[in-house]
Amino acid sequence: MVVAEVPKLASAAEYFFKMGVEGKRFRPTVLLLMATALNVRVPEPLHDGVEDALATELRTRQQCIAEITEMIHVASLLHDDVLDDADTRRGIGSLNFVMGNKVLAVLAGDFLLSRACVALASLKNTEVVTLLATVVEHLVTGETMQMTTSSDQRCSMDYYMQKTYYKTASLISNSCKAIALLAGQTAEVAILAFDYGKNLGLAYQLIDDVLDFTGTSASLGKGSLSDIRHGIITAPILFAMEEFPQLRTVVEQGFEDSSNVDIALEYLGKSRGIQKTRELAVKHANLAAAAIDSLPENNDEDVTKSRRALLDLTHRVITRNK
Ligand code: GRG
Repeated sequence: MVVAEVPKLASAAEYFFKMGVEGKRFRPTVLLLMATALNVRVPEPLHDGVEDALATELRTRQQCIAEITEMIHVASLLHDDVLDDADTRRGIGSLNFVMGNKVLAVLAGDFLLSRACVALASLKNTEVVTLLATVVEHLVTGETMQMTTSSDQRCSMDYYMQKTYYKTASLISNSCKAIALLAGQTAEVAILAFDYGKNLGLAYQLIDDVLDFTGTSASLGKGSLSDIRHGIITAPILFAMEEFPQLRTVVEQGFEDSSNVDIALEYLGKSRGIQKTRELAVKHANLAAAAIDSLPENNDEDVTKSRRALLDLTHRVITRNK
């Protein structure tokens, strides 16, 4: 799906799908587990060849959603690295860096997005098309919200959570819903799938924001500090600001001067900012788990295993240290 006609575009579009640099593949993993978790198996006597063929076709269509989701994700990473002028991604050079050409990196992202659109159209389900088109709108909205904040918005937890939903949680929540819709599930189940993805995505990003300060260690300042150095204010600083309102003056001055980064870290260290962010992540992880627990009962072995794996992921997102 990502192979292009023109060699330069082909190598650019394939760049992050090569062995070793394909990332965690967190989103497709969640989506394929969700597909099995929502399986409705027909009882044995009715279970003939026709049912098997239908199940296989459904699985192929759901797998297509997982592929489309990862392509949209990688396209957004390519564009993000251009906007941030990033040199590295997934432990190697970013595409804009290795190509020495930002326009080509943007075009590679556009190419992935257009191939994702073609795949989406092939599913012939307009509701699913609407969900994923909305995701792209959300990614662009979230990115724009991040780069065009007023001082009040930068210091607002509501603004931060909205932006986090758009930039990180919308993709996984709407894709989870698409998996449920393709399975012909009820509106109630589709909402539970959406709620799982939304809360897992929010928990994931809150922990990402903690790790940006702590890195793999538990101590402050050991992370890459990339957000704060780029002037991006995340939950730990927002919580610290509630305890130390004087931190707002530092935030308003900006972080071009690295001594302001040090001052902010000092306040953060004295505050419960990291702890409160972790607690908020736990709250969302628990909401994600509650959505799985509310699914209609099903004793099928594969369904049970997949639901357990989805529950396990809610623990992993909050305990991960990288
Ligand atoms: C072209 C669709 C499109 C959008 C353009 C630039 C932009 C608008 C949106 C940026 C969205 C963005 C980069 C959000 C951050 C999402 C995020 C949490 C990325 C990191 O995901 P991981 O940790 O990465 O799953 P890996 O490398 O494992 O895939």
